[in-house]
Amino acid sequence: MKYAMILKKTILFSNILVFCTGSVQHHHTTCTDVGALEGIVDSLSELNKLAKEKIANIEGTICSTENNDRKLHFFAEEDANCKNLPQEQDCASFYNKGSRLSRVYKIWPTFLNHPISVFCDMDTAGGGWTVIQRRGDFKNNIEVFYQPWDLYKKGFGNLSAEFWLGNDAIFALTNQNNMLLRIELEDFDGSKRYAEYLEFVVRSEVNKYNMTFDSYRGDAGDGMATSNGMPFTTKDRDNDKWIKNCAETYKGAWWYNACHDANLNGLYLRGKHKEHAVGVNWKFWKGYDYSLKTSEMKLRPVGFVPSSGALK
Ligand SMILES: [Ca+2]
Repeated sequence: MKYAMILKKTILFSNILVFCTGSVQHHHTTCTDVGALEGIVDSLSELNKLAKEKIANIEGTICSTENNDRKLHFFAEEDANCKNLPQEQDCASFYNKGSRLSRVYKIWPTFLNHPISVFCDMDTAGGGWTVIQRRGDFKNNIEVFYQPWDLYKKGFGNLSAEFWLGNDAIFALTNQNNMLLRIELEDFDGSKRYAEYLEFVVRSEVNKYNMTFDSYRGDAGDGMATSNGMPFTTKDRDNDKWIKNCAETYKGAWWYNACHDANLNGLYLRGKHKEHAVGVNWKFWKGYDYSLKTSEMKLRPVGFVPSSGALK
């Protein structure tokens, strides 16, 4: 069964590798020579991960055998590393199998060699969302998101409160399916806005988590336009177009250009603030001197169709 999953993933890779050779064009890649080469490098690095995944699968099989032995011997405890491995690759998969509760689930994205825990939003705009970022009034240090590259790579925080899921996980989620990014914002008066981005893709670490999207819709204004096509920048990794480091100056981590129209990983400054553009800002709604109360970023396959069923 696990091997069938690997076979499925290998076929997916074959499809990626032919993306520019004929009339088939991989939907995440522009058919330029540079794009094609980068895509192949990405694919090769991920093939390496697939090999690791196969090992993880074999380990999983060993684990389940061990668990069966334990059950036979009436052991009550289950090894945390040997729990049933998830088949679902995102929250939409859980939704499609009937899960309707918004909570933490364990998923296994196609391009990761291990399962991860994620918060699934099964309520907003049809549900099926895998949440990749949340800011809110959780009484944390105002600098809790002013973190270095490695932490943004792995992710940090508490899935039931404030967190960044991690750039490796975001890369995996946005490359296994054609994804829609939804950003939800709220100010301290309870007003809400949203922005949605079609075909949102984040490349691998080799490509500095370069981000692209196809189009914007929503009522918050297009705060991501200047980030389209930009790599990720943190206080210790300057990949932006400014002479200084945008992350360092604006106290966040983002797909900065020179520098930003949105700073959702900025300082948690609770509304109006004096220092220019260092808060949880969204320029086209509340401007550069207002730090929002909440921000959520979530992903769902573009082709997802919400069901009207009321399963739990
Ligand atoms: Ca710079």
